[in-house]
Amino acid sequence: MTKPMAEPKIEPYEGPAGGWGSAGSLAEILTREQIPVSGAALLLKQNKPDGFMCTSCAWSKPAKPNTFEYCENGAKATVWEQTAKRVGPDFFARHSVTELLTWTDYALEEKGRLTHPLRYDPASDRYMPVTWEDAFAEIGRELRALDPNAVVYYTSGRASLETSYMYALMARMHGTNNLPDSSNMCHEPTSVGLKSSIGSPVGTTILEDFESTDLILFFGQNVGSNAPRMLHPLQEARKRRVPIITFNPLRERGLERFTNPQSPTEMLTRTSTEISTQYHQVKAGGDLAAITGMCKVLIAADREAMEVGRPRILDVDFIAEHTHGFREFVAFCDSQGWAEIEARSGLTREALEAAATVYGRARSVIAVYGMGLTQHRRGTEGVQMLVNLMLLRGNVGRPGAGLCPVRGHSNVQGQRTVGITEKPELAPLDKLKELYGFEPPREKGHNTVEACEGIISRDVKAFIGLGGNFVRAVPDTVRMEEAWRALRLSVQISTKLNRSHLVHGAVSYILPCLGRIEVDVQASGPQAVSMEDSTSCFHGSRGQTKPVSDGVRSEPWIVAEMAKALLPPNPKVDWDGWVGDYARVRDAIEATYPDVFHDLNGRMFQPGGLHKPLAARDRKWDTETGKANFTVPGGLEADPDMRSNRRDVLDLITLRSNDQFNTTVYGYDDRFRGVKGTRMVLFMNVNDVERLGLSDGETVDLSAEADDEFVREVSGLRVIQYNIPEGNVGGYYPELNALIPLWHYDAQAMTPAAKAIPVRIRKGTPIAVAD
Ligand SMILES: Nc1nc2c(c(=O)[nH]1)N[C@H]1C(S)=C(S)[C@@H](COP(=O)(O)OP(=O)(O)OC[C@H]3O[C@@H](n4cnc5c(=O)[nH]c(N)nc54)[C@H](O)[C@@H]3O)O[C@H]1N2
Ligand SMILES: Nc1nc2c(c(=O)[nH]1)N[C@H]1C(S)=C(S)[C@@H](COP(=O)(O)OP(=O)(O)OC[C@H]3O[C@@H](n4cnc5c(=O)[nH]c(N)nc54)[C@H](O)[C@@H]3O)O[C@H]1N2
Ligand SMILES: [Mo]
Repeated sequence: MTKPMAEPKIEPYEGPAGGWGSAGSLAEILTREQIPVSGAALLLKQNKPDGFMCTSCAWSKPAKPNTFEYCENGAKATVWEQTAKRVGPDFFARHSVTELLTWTDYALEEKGRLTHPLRYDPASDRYMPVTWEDAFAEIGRELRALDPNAVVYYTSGRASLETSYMYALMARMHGTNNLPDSSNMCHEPTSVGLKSSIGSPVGTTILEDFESTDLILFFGQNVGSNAPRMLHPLQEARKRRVPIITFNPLRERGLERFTNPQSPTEMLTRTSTEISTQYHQVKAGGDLAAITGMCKVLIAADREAMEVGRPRILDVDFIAEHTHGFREFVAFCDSQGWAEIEARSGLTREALEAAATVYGRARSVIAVYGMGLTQHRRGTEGVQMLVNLMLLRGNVGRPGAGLCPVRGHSNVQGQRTVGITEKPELAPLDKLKELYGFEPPREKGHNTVEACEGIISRDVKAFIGLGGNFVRAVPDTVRMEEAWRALRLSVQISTKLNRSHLVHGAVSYILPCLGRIEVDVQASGPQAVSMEDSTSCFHGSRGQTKPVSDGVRSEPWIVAEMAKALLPPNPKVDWDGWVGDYARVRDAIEATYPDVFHDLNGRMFQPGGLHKPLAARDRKWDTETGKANFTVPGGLEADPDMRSNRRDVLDLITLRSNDQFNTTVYGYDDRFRGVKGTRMVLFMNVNDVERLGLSDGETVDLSAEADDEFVREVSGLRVIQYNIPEGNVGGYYPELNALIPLWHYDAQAMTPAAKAIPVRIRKGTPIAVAD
């Protein structure tokens, strides 16, 4: 089904982020998902201490929430999950898998919530209903027949701490550390880079820091679409005249202006707050060079201050007492020329001086960053370079200052905290052995890219997905889909139908689960779950609505049943008891990590949540040197393998629209970027349009520029002349994932480099329907 959308329209958006546009967009989706207006009352329970935690982004949940502690996109996520529409057995009787493969991501998920466990039937090419008992019996049998290291246990970042703990335990009891998760595609450069630089794999900023900061830096994070509730602390900071300096190739609306849709005064008077005070349109992958330039300016200014006896610009006491590698870092900055810095960053020396000057004057600085920094071949080095800038003025480990990676999925950070990791050194293996009396596997497991490689090489034979849409989210989607079909077993635990269900293994199951917003009743009564937000706070969440169907089960129940079908009985692991009362899983989590989860059951509903201890906040550096490390990158070029002959090769940035959550497409409008009715667009600089002999509105095809034997192409994209640096083009994820070679990833974290993909453009054949 290719549902024709309204005629695509491209026109600049003049309004602020938030505001009336946001209210209108929400009303539309409430109507479309057939949610009665009274159902909107549910939104009042969103991110409240006695309510449910939003299923959208991972932004902090304040201790004193607003009456409406939700945003346009959080509300869309709630509405999308709580839709009145269902895809039950009758739907699958009507549609073959081959037919469904022609549907768009939007069309598949929009059909509603999954209601029954389903097994693929090759004879009819359909998913057929199956009982839970039969499903687990076969899945257990299939898994037991395989080498545990031939099985991948993937997690998308939404599952609760309780489910994640049980799932990781199941995988390790089976005998593998193959526990990749969505953070491998996301903030892994944070986990690797911050850990080696400051000894903490997570950010050091908490919500209160925004109240006392003097400057906020923004590198590659699109707050207006992807973490809109964060606009509230930003607006408060701006009202205190705190400057915000942004580095982003695109002029994102949420980083320019914001009207709080929940403030009647602002809505009625149509006032908005200017967000960024300086906006630097850095080239994709140019942040390393830009930050190096800023560091050069600060180092030079400090030398000058020293010479004339003025107060120093660098925090020399902090550097002497707390850091390592300062001299080498200064030598590196001295060796970098301005011509190279300007060429690589796309920014002038004056612009970088202006940013560095404000930075040099601010007492306490927060550095916010997102995928624009991490999804690069040098993503980890980019994170570490930002740390260097912060260390120069002691901006780590004091109030009002710190690093603030904005995480993606609502519990992606928490999953890592409770053992979802392919890296054995990050899991408490000895403790698990002590508690549960089994020998945990010690060898490294597959991360996301390695899982893909294993699927391509046929070494991986089974894939279990706890949420997510793996084949759509990963790079090289065409190659991956082909390889995927050779899997012996694929099992997806999901709320909604997506492409990862349709591209399936020989034996394939869809196991439908409750969403977080639904009441989850088990033996001891209604259950609560917990998660960790982007500022390392644990929160409880209680379901509020009636389950979508009697056929669905909770995630902990599904994991427990799978574990029981797969593993020999172990008297020390009471799967049934855990499912009967999730508080007992939390006890187990606390027993495994006593320092981190002290009294989780008692404190998870306290307003503001339970803070995880963060050593780097107290200037305790859990690194190899025992200090905070300055790090010298291997070079300033965005892509270490950049070939010399790059004429006509452009760097493609894959983007999220304001109408999607990852591979979940809510609709075809990207209000802030002025795109209506289509996602098949290519944002281009006017000079590139002219140089390549193209014109605005024309249809083009893209192909990846890669030194291997594979052809990677996407056709039918409409050129939009856009304010984007020359040499960069932009388009939407996941439609363009077929263009990312699997090997195009960050060297240290193996995160796919989705923000600078070398591509060539060709004139295309115009098509009738744009999507
Ligand atoms: N509504 C909504 N919310 C979401 C999501 C969603 O899809 N929809 N996804 C969730 C997830 S899983 C994640 S990880 C986060 C993602 O949230 P973000 O981290 O904001 O990720 P993106 O939207 O991919 O891109 C971020 C920004 O980086 C800029 N950028 C691209 N290349 C560069 C570069 O080289 N340098 C710099 N400085 N900037 C660059 C882009 O223009 C864009 O504005 O959001 C989470 N929240
Ligand atoms: N080119 C490019 N590729 C990217 C990115 C990019 O910026 N550019 N971003 C990357 C990033 S940051 C991420 S995080 C990944 C995202 O990768 P994933 O996390 O794998 O994908 P999602 O799209 O978030 O998964 C959506 C599906 O999750 C299921 N789901 C939703 N809610 C629940 C729930 O409560 N429980 C369960 N069990 N299932 C649920 C639904 O069936 C839905 O179809 O994609 C990555 N891929
Ligand atoms: Mo993410």
